[in-house]
Amino acid sequence: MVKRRLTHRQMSRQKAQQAKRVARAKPFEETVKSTLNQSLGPEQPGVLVAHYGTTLIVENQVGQCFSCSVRQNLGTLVTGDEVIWQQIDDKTGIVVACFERRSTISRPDKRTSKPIVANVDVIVIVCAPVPAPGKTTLDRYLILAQSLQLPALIIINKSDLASTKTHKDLLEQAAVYRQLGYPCLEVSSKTNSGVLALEQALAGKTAVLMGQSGVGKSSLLNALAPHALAQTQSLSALSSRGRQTTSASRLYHLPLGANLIDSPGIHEFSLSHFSKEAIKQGFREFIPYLGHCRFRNCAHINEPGCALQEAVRLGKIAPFRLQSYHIIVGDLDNK
Ligand SMILES: Nc1nc2c(ncn2[C@@H]2O[C@H](COP(=O)(O)OP(=O)(O)O)[C@@H](O)[C@H]2O)c(=O)[nH]1
Ligand SMILES: [Mg+2]
Ligand SMILES: [Zn+2]
Repeated sequence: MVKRRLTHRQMSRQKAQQAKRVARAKPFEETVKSTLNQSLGPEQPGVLVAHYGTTLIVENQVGQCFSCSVRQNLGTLVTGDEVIWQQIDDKTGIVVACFERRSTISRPDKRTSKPIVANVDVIVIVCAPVPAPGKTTLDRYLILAQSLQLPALIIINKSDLASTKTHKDLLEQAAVYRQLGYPCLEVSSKTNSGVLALEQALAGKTAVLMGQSGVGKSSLLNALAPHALAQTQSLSALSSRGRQTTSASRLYHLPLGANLIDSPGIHEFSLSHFSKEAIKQGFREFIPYLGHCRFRNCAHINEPGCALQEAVRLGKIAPFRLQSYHIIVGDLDNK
């Protein structure tokens, strides 16, 4: 097992954030109690399943959806948030409190680091032989998952295109990723092959879909939750302004108690604000070798006594992973 590590800075930032959140939440609870409007229904738990501008869609415990506004001072609420809300009428309500998040995914881009999805347990990375992934595509998603301390599940979609060379390459890489502890599943949203296994792998979890455009994320969602589209249409009817539904993050229910979040904002992103150190941590098999090179400033290219190059020679690190690391770090240097 590879241990997950937080850098010292990440840990202190997390602590500071938590302290702020608790400080904010406490006075808020008191305000809510003292200003409780008697015309509202009782406080009840719910889940934020979509977000259209200022309108939130909250689902109650029996699957009914309400278009909700939010009490002041709650901060940004996002799809996946578990909330306390009160009903106003048969279509609307008001969110009065938000439970602490298990995880938060922000748009992984420094300038717009607003949270966009909450309470995700696993990141589902979808790739396919068509469009063929770039040399570093999968590793970039894995670096992101590692930085969020979230497990990743790799899906190789379009397995019906199994005769292609790219599909064979993907399967070879999958063998490496499996050894690294990342589960990989082959599926086809066209023939439904492997979809049941995916359903089982997600049982009871909340997952977020990630992957390049065209790999079949929407098709996969439809294979897993055939009612998803109808759900989206009924939600967009609830949203008073009739906003475009396609731009919103949505949480869909799957069989076996799983939730799947599709969030258009997070598929394509840049690692430009990541440090080299954070990127190295994202290559989990590098970790035992870090700090063991002869030169402290070793770039792991062709220096004598390089522990990473040696690990590649010994078959402990796949050559394509070290290559991928160099490409990603090279992109940083060129910024
Ligand atoms: N052959 C094949 N094509 C697929 C499969 N899944 C999706 N596609 C096709 O790939 C294209 C992109 O799919 P889409 O779900 O829109 O991808 P997204 O951009 O990731 O949401 C569409 O033309 C789909 O019909 C699959 O399993 N096999
Ligand atoms: Mg799509
Ligand atoms: Zn080295």
